[in-house]
Amino acid sequence: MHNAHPYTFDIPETGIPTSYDNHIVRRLSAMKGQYRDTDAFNALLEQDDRILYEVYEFRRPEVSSELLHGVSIIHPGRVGDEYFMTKGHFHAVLETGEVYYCLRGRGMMVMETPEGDWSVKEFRPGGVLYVPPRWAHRSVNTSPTEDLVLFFVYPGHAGHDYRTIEQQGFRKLVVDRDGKPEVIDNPRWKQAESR
Ligand code: PAN
Ligand code: ZN
Repeated sequence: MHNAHPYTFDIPETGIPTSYDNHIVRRLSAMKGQYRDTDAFNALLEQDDRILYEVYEFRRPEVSSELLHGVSIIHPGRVGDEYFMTKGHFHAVLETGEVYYCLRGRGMMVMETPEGDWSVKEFRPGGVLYVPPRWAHRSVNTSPTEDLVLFFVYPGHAGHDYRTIEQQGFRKLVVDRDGKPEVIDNPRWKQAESR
């Protein structure tokens, strides 16, 4: 953990910051139930429990005066026609937002609110995305070959609610259609029983 002194770091081409406190690795097996093509999911898992994405974090106290920040790297690949993507979550404290800055790659952010609004925005290098309070968010890598590298910042007390998305999924999916990303309705979306 860093002390309260200012610090700097760089994010080189690889996306791996020159310093960090925590490295999280998310594999295919962590995404059970999230991809709609379960045959493709199981076939891929049988071959290899691939790393879909990694997060490099700076550990800060989880209080509202702090800004948690780090880099997520989503690797290229697909499960059936759906791209590699993050689990996605609501913040446990719903009224907290997040800023994303895309350093490298191509992708989409899939978002929705408990009230039923949804939005899908594109990531390209140099692009900034603001995720307002209340919006669940999932990053999707739509490049067939390149990592998607994202820098993020959010309030220290936000916390993560993964369960709601695990239960209901996102309203929208991003799928590959003839080499191009397309946004479609999630046929299996259903309101989670309780939030
Ligand atoms: C990001 C995400 C990161 C990984 O730091 O946590 O991109 O995605 P999942 O947490 O959905 O696995 C963030 O949104 N933090 O709040
Ligand atoms: Zn978040």
